[in-house]
Amino acid sequence: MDIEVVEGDITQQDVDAVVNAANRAMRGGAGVDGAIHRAGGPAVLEDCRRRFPDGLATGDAGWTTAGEMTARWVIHVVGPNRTRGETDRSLLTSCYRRALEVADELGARSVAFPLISAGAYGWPLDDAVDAALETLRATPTEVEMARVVAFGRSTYDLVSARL
Ligand code: AR6
Repeated sequence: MDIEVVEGDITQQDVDAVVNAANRAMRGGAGVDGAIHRAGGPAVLEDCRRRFPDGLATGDAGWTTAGEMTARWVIHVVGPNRTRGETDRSLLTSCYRRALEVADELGARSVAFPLISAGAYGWPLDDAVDAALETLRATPTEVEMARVVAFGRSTYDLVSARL
C-alpha cells in the first residue's frame, strides 16, 4: 500500500472512503466530525442513527454513506480521548487497523485519514503521527493508497518528515 500525505481538508478528498474522527455516540461533533457531517449532509447522520443505534466503541470502526461528498463511504472511528485519561495507545493504533479492515469489507481501494485523536482528544501530535504511520505500514490490506490529510502546513511538514 502506498502512503502519502497532503495538506488540506478531509472532506475534499477524491478517494473511495474518508475516515472520520468520531466519538462513541456517533451523532456528530466538532473538528473533522463536524466538517464531515456538514459536507456530507443529513444522509450521514441518518445512516449513523440507523446503522449505529448504540454508537461505537473506542478503538473500533464502522461505515456509513458519505452523502454529498465525493467519497463513497465514511469510515467512522473512535479514538481514545486522552483529555479524559484514555492513554492506552493500542486504542489509537486499533482505529487505523480497524479502518483498513472495514475498507477491505467495502472494497475501498483509496482511503483518506485524519490524524485521529490529535485534536480535541489531546493526543500529542508527534506520537499521533507515529501511531498512524506505523499502523498503516504494518497492517495487511487490499487498500492501495492511504492518504494522511494534514490540517495546516506545520502538520504537513511533520508528517512528511516522518514518512
Ligand atoms: N480535515 C482534516 N483534518 C482536520 C480537519 C479537516 N476538516 N479539521 C480538523 N482536523 P479532531 P479528535 C485535524 O478534534 O482529536 C469531535 O468533536 C485536527 O487539526 O477532529 O479525534 C468529535 O465529535 C487534528 O489534527 O478529532 C469527537 O468528540 C485532527 O484533525 C472529538 O472531536 C483530529 O482532530 C474527536 O477528537
